[in-house]
Amino acid sequence: MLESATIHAIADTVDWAQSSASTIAKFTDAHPDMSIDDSYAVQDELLRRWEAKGRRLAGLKAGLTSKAKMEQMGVDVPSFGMLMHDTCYPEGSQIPMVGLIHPRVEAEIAFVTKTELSGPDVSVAEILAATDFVQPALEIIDSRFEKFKFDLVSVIADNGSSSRFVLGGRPMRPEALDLSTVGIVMEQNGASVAMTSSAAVLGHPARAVQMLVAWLHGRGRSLSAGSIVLSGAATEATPVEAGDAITARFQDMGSITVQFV
Ligand code: OOG
Ligand code: MG
Repeated sequence: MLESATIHAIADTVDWAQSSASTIAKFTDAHPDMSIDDSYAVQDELLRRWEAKGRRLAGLKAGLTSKAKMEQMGVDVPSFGMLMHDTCYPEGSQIPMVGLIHPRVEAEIAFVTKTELSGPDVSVAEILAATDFVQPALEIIDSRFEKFKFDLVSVIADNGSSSRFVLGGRPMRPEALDLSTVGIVMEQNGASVAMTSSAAVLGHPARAVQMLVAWLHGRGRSLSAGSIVLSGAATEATPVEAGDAITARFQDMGSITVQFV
């Protein structure tokens, strides 16, 4: 493990890069021995600071849970990160480009839990039973690393590129649809840019929640009731610019539109 002073210094850098929309070099350039555990220790330190400033945790994100995303980013292990309440935008809103570096948009299925989930191997059935509703989501990721290039250790320390997220469409009870085959189409200014099925996320997006709960368990934690969980993008992320309108249509679950300004 890195020294705690180094973890704090890396948290300083992430916090500064995120709040000033500045790019930084990968942390592994300066710290070749940095581990995934170190990166999650950076996330813990970030959360401690953000909560001390009155920011609130809304939930957690799983990322790099589909082959398309793993290949796009050149990594082969999922990442977990924090979703802060003040980064949630309403559906239909205009999202300012100010404060963002080189944002990309992902269509994801969100789970909102009603009971706590814990343990090393909760089943998909237990996850669905603990789910209050599932809902279409857009995640706006914005890596703080130059040219959106990173390794797993660095991206986790950057809170999994989290920057904004949007929930919309129709919240649905999970048993009201087959979550393993939800068709998803993403459009940029009316043109289709991504088309996929929810199956692209580990065969069933609840498996991303399952991995998240197992990972939390390994850290002596659980997923608390009322958490929002983003299960990860089923397609490659789409780069956006000011003026772009993005619509994601989810089979039987409605659609979400946002505009970047
Ligand atoms: C890391 C975050 C990936 C997803 O849904 O796969 C992610 C990145 O690609 O910058 O959020
Ligand atoms: Mg994502």
